[in-house]
Amino acid sequence: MLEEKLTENFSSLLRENRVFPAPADFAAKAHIKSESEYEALYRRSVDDPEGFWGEAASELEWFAPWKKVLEGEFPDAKWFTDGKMNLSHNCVDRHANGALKDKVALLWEGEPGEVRKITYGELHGEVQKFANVLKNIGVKRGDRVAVYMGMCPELAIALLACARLGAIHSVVFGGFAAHAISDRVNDSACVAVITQDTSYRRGSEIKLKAIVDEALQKCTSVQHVIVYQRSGSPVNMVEGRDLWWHEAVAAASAECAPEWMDAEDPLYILYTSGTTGKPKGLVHTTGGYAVGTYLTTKYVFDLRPDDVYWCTADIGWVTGHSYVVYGPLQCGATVVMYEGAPNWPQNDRFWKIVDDHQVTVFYTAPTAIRAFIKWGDQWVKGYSLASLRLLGTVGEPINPEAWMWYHREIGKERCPIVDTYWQTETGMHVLAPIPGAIAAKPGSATKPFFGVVPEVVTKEGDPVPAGQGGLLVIRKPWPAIARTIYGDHARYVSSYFSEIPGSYFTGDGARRDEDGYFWLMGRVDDVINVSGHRLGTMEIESALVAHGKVAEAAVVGRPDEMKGQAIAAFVTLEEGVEPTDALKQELRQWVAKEIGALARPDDLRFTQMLPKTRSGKIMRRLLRELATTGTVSGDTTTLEDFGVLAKLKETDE
Ligand code: 6R9
Repeated sequence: MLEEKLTENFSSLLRENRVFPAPADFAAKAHIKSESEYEALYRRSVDDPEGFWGEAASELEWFAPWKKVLEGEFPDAKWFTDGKMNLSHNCVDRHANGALKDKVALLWEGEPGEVRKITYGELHGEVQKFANVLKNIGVKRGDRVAVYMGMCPELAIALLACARLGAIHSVVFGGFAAHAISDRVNDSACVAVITQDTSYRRGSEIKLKAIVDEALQKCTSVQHVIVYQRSGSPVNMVEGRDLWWHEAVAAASAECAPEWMDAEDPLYILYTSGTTGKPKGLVHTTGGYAVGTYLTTKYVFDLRPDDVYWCTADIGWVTGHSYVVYGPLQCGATVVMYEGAPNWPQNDRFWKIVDDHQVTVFYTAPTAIRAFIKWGDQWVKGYSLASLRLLGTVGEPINPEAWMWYHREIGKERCPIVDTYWQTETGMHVLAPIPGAIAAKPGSATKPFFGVVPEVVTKEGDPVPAGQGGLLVIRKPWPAIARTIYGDHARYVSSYFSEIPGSYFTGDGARRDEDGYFWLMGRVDDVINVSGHRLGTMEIESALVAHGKVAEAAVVGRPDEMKGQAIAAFVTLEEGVEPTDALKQELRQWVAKEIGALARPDDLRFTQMLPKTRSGKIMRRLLRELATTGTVSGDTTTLEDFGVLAKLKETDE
């Protein structure tokens, strides 16, 4: 399986030779100013991880010191043991009690156009009040709280309030369907849900509260639902269970001391797709995650006190957790949040926000960049974008042409671009250029962050020579790695540490070039990446098979110019069911309803049989090839029934 995927990815490997050194004026003002400075600090971080990370941790506030910086090895490494701290204290109080009290912490723009600015001092007040609201309904340290909201300041406040109490938040992306919410709520037995009436997206309203109501019909653990009033649209409030955010906050007291959390206490759960049908609830802890997100934000975005920082990710994904909320707030940055779509009311909305708020650091995804390119340069031309000084990307490999466009049209050939490679599991950037120090190569995530020891290996775990592709592993623990999968530590160990014993296996293929730069080649497992969103093919297959008319389903990713990968589904129907176009649409819609619109298959084909090996495994390679090229060339010697292939090729779209 792994080898098969690697060979496929190889064929699309790009030969890219352009190099863009860090601009001298940028480097002169940067935290880290040269490659040799990076190299020296990197060496130190690897030779003396405890010294390196201990110093980084000392830049934050601890209620009680740690005994040991790092204890143990994969998969049970622990960081800052016995240290006590609170992340909401480090994100908010530390600044509100000091020089940044009146600095804007959150600069929010709603899709309809309203703007709210919340200073660190004000945020301090809001977080304490909302933490008291949670306390008043009985939420306590260690309880799980689900959060299903759109991008508004209250979402960040909700997270920080949970962190303040030591309650474990579990954010469910606002684009997921009711079914996805109930699965996640039940998996970790959440006691409360925080949501809002509706949120705005491309001019229409998403009825978040109504979706929560539907989801909770299948949940018994939830005692309370807190509803933030965003639009004022009518919602159904369940007596005794539901309360309004504004009413509860008005009645709450203004002071709430932060809990002293142990460094290894859980901070949050975030579900992500794996190779089986059930999403994995990755658990991030307090101290190591705090230090890792803090230091990567400081160095990779080279944050300075006067930065206006905008990461366009939704807080429903890990990028929003680490680089909208926890990283930049720990750094005391002004964080821009935007509620809606990039093309509302027009395709220039992002550039208007950059100019209006004088954004200096802009962090987005390759899929967004490809959309901007498609919409045309005219949408960018009217804007100065002169405030920008650093650009970033995340979520999937960026194709060099998209990188060049970003560099030219947005960065005006002046701003370094940081291509940051990391995962829900890693919690923080693991490969990324330090912008004042490392020359960029379009399409490469460049070099490891401090303390991260990546290697490209064969499936036996042996290093491969420079220039050759292999599996990307990380050899040594880093502080922000997720510590477990909620309720299933065995799955955590087998998913990440059994493929290459002793190392963390990323699930990605990569090659390292002669200069030590890493080039990501995509997932080597059954995870696909659609517009930067991770989806398990099994998850979509399970949803399809749950439909009464479907007998069997196989889902694969195929390359797509805009989305990176598109979803192709092959479906066999129950005896006697007619394969009609209407049914095709019904099934696509069914998946959207079961999981969320992002999982709706782009192509869906009916077939009488799926190609299987003699041992009964679906031959996904053949399906991928068929979905991509319309034909099949490779080795089919283990195929059970050659007639299946001929029939598959016959079926039209
Ligand atoms: C942060 C995030 C993780 C997967 C990862 C990889 C892909 C992310 C990338 C990248 C190439 C980059 N990925 N960043 N591939 N270059 N800069 O996206 O987390 O949603 O868990 O996805 O995304 O395949 O394994 P997550």
